Amino acid sequence: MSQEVKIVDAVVIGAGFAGLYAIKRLRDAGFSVQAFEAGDGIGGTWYWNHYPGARVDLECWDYSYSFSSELQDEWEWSQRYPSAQELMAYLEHVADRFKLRQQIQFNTRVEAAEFIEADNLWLVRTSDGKTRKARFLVPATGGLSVPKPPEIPGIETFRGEAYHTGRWPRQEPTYEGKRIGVIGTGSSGVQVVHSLAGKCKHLTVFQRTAVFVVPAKNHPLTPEMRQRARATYAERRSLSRITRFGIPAPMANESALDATPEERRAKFENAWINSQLLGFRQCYGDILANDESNEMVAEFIRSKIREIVKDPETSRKLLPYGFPFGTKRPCLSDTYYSVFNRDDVSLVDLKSTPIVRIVPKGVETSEGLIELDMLIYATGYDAFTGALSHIDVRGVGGRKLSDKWAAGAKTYLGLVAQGFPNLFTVTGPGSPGPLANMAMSIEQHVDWIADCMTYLRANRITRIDADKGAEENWMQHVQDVVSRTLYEKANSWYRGANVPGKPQLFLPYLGGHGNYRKKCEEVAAAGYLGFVLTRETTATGMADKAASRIAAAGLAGGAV
Ligand code: N01
Repeated sequence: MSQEVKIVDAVVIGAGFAGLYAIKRLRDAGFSVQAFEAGDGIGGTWYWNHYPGARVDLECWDYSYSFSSELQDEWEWSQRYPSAQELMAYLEHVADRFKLRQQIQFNTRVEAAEFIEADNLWLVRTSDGKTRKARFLVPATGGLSVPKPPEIPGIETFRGEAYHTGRWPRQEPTYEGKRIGVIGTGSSGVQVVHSLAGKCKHLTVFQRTAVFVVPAKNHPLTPEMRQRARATYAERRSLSRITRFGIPAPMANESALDATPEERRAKFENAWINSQLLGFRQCYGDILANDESNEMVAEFIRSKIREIVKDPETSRKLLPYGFPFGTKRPCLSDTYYSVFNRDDVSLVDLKSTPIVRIVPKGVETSEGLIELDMLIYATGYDAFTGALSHIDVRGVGGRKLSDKWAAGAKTYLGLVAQGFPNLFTVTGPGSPGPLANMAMSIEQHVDWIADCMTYLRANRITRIDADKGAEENWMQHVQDVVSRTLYEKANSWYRGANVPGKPQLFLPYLGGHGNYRKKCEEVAAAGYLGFVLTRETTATGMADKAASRIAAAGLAGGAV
């Protein structure tokens, strides 16, 4: 006899920043929630990225939940930029404080999800062999959760220890006395390099593209600093909700070209000294839009690299060229460049000395074998679409989501992919996501989703899908906005350029967090404009449904 499958209102996938808040917010709105997490603990990104030096690059006051002033007041951040370990402790505290663990089944991966059109339900299959039904599917799987392999021949032959930064082992490896190689110099690689330099016998950094690294100016927080931050939290959060990057720092309007060389130098020096991730981008309004203005920042940072790195050859190799500053995420580190002055750190520039293959004893380059005891792959992620493409998601007519996205991901507002009703992508492709403060992006999306589900329930609407025209217009708008910037000049993960064979389409929305939030609010206030809502009319209790096109086809995303 077949077992009755329990129906929940929402299945949430993931127990990181997004998953935890989704559980809380949906439960508070009266929905039943079942969450699944592949790991054996809370934390998402911070659970998997436990590598040496893993640390957020936004200040703790911004990269944290804003939904509870009690939580804000009681949590004692220890550093300006918290480590992965501290962020894990914070998220565990959140899970306990708001009693979220009871909704989460750990060590369970969602393997497949199929939309049952007749019932407007998702049938969700998990790695424990079970199946659940859900009215809504809320993947909170993160934009950077599927590690990208390095695509280098011979990886499997290496006899030493090998780790990807995005899947760091729970049991911390030992580093003392070891010859360690790091492949990749993005945010993860830079943090590993500055953390392991001096802690191992020798560190070899394999660099394919030199990056812009600006000082972090990380420091411990005193009780007075925490007190000051708490006193201004409300103001800080309100301002963040309307700014471009979701942090309390509005963009400048003036052009770098209108300033004198002395004025520019003073501004850039100030950004270098009082740095934070967005410091340079905020100096002038056209840093990310005008080649000449951008090059002024780029050259300033190159001048700092020349000053810091003593060996001229190493210094030259570390100078970033070939893409505008800011169009690949700049990295934060107080010591990255100076570690190359150490005798026990060496740099291999893969442009002039490519890797031929990985061999049992280490890495064979065009100039010979580098023997290693440990290899660390800091080679990034299959961003935005990787996590959902790894789940067999099938929507209307059995269509696979990975097929719909085969030529580039499409959604309406980064929230719903047409043909996949009742599935909300938290910070999905087409939303600002990582181009704004992720914590704020997540809260904004989850609040919108919970309000939407509440509206649907109140109006007996059983299905929400994106209108095809609205989706197309929105994705066109995403492309139009990026075309007015310099971002497309970089081979970045923002446009899938880091994954061989992936369609290249710029996926995050660059219109700014504040504008985007306003747009989402307007869409909701207008009765979910650009969405197709279907109301159930089951007077007889039979499958008697009438499609009520509350939002007509063709209603576009429109420019913001
Ligand atoms: O990944 P990346 P990441 N051979 O894709 C190189 C967030 N994050 O994990 O540039 C040799 O940026 C690749 O070279 P190239 C943050 O948003 C935040 O570092 O493609 N090299 C590049 O150098 C960030 O942007 C924090 O030529 C290969 C590197 O590997 C995002 O996550 C910390 C290679 C990958 O850099 C991703 O950062 C960590 C190959 N076959 C991450 N394949 C903070 O908050 C790739 N590379 C501080």
